[in-house]
Amino acid sequence: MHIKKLEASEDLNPLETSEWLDSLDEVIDEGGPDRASYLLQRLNERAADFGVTAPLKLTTPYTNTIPKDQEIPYPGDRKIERLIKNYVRWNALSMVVKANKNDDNIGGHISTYASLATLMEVGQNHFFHGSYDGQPGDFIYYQGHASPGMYARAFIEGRLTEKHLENFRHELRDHPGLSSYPHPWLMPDFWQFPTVSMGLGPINALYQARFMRYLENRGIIAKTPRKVWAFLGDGETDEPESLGALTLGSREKLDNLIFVVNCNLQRLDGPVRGNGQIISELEAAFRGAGWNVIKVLWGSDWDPLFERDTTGLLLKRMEECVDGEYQNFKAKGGAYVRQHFFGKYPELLELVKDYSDEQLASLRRGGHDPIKVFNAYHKAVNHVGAPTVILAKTVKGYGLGEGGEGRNATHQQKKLTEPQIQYFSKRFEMDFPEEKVKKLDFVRPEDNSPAAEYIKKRVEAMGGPLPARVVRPFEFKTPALEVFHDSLAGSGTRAASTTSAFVAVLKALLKSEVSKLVVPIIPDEARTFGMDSLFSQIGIYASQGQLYTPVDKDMVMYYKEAKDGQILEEGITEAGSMASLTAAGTAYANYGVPMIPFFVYYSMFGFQRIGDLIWAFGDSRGKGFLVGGTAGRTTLLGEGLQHQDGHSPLIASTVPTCIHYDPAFAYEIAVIVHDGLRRMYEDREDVFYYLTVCNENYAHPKMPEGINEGILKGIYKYRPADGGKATVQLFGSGPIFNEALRAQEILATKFQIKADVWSVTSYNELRRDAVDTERWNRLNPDQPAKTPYIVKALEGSQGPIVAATDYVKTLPDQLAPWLKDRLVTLGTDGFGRSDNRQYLRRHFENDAESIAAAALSKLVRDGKFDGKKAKKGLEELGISPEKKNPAHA
Ligand SMILES: Cc1ncc(C[n+]2csc(CCOP(=O)(O)OP(=O)(O)O)c2C)c(N)n1
Ligand SMILES: [Mg+2]
Repeated sequence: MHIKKLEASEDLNPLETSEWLDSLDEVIDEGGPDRASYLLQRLNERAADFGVTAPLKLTTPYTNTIPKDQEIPYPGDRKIERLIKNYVRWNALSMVVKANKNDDNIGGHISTYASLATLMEVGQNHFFHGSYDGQPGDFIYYQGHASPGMYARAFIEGRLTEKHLENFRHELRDHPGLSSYPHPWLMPDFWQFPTVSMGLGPINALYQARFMRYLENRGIIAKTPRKVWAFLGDGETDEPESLGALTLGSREKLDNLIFVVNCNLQRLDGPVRGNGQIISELEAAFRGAGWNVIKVLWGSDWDPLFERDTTGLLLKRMEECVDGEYQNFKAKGGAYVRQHFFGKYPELLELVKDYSDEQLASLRRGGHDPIKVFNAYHKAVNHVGAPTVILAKTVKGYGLGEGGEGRNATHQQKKLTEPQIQYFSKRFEMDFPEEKVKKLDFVRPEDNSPAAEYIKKRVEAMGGPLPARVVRPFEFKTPALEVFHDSLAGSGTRAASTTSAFVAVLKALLKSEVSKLVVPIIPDEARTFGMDSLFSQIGIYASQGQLYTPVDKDMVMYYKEAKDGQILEEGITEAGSMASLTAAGTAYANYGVPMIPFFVYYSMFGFQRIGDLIWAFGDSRGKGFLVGGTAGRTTLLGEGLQHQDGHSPLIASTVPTCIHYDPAFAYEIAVIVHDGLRRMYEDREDVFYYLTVCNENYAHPKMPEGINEGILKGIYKYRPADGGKATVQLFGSGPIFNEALRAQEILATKFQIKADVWSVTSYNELRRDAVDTERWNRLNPDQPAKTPYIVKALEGSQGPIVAATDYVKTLPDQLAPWLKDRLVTLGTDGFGRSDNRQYLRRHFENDAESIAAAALSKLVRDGKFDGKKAKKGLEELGISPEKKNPAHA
């Protein structure tokens, strides 16, 4: 069937045009579409030889990509599938309405799943594999706020009970219910991927598909036909994460990836592109990015109209309507469609003169037609060489009738009136008594009924149900701590940074028995962190291998790309790198291989820039290491305000499964990484690590005896006061630890004050321990109180505590409740500056002199030192009371 297009008014020679078009028709008829495509390409080249530029057009006519005559028949039992789908629709709706009856404003969404049901059901019945021959199956990123539909389907499959559905959004009752949205953290046997923060599903799906290839190309998993499907809303595509990484898909030829955009033309507030066409906009974006685009716009009942339209007017009318109008056509009924859509041209009115208003109203959009959807999916899974996007035109609030369908407020509709419920139940042919409808009873096919048997068979044929999160068994043995012997032995007099100390730990791991599992991920910053030697050692992953001789081939550390390369060099994308980390850090569950990702990046561009992806990683039960390189607001010199990170540990503290350490020495890093591997992979704790490492060079001592526990808990005494009991305690971390050591000397030599120096490796962990202990004490008033680790560690220590950090003061201040008025914090509140470390630390008041001065002042306030002497001391140390507060500077 040829879609007719009208002659353009600017056509100077319509006869000639029609001859050319006829020739093309002939070529297609005789040689097929591929031959036609080849000829068009040759014509383009020939035109270019003569300086003729063919206009670049990234959109195709506003109609289905797959013509009717290329469709294959639907393989399922349409009638039974419709029945099942209607039941799912009903349960999804009643779940939300009921929840809001019981709990006013508990929330939930009806209209999104209403638009998605066919797209989901065709997938569940025919495309989404729970497994392939015992191997993990397809990965589906479900549209987050359509979750009631997924729950309703699982109920029909017998995987969830009525009680679960009743407890939608009731997670904390006697019988736990269902989480609002997909959260592996909350429903670890059900949801695989958190998707409801718009944009994160698509970018995570993209990198998941690439990571799948990575694992295959490295020979870590077997190749299977499995696909990654991402379902997203058309409004969701406004998020930069949704479309920002599309070219990765085509560059990497990810034909294992399918996006399905549920184009119901609406978002939360109103139309996505009222004045335009979101589908055409997306078509151009995806096509421009090299994707295979399949538009599913019109249902089968439009096909006869297209066939009978001899003028091309129907397509013209479709192309000229903007989405705001399309919304009206669904919201306002058949008479409106006749008048405002067909009525624009008398020929079109004529075309539908035998159609009733009801028939016009029910002309379906492609995304609601199983045949069209099936064909699109079928074509997508068989497409080779590029990812596919399916742009499915749907109706938001489909079936909700007047007041729901296509209305602007439909997104948030969660309470329905009785007539609305009645309408819905009739619309979807619910075959149960009115009483049940009134009570919003959940329904499923009777046991052993044809529908029940059908579902069973389909699920079986698909290798099991989805969504489902199955943590496959894996083996893991933590390498011995000895693997890191160089780090434990110290650097002697050689100066090194904690960044390079971390790289040494990573290299040691790459020589250990778990070497193959390590996945270094770097967003174009390897040289900054001294990791470039890894390029030639383990290779950079490149799906096509290395097609050129690298410019530095004659050097030892050359830029080696390889098909089985181990490093993921992501280019300048922290979001993409985080998505890779997410794929790698959940591979233990998704693929049954305990990959150990290390994502090393500029710490400033981590938690604050991609914090939501990190949050979702926690939700995903992700494991692995985030390594914030060149951290510390005064340690990273020269770079200034946008680069100097003084707060990422604080943000890290807000992620429940994130364990942060701020190590000062190489041996601390070794102990922390070693313990992290044990906890995450051997003991199966669903946590991940964040290390801040810095670029200041200094000597790293040999690991002292007996501090292992302290390093991991968060604090240990490193250098007690020389001879006699200390009257001041100094806390330091990271490179600022050296300032604390220097302050210890200043206090001793200039003021004869003895101080102990402690390395605080993690304020966050110390606080968590203290808060946990305190809670236990609160809940067990009849038991002897337990003591937080920080209090135990400091037992017997005396005097003020000066805690100096390269991060904001709030970080150490977290411990104040347990330190009884002893704590003075020196941190780096305020915007950074570009200068050297000496000036930066003086500016932010966390250098040795400021630490010593703070100790003197606090001793005065405690009545242990003379005020005048202290004032003179401050002067000697070069500390002026007139100095501007860096927090506001
Ligand atoms: C990052 C983010 N911002 C805002 C929201 C709130 N929100 C939830 S759904 C929604 C509208 C979604 O529209 P669309 O993607 O078109 O999905 P539809 O419901 O129309 O299928 C919004 C704004 C969110 N979940 N995540
Ligand atoms: Mg939408």
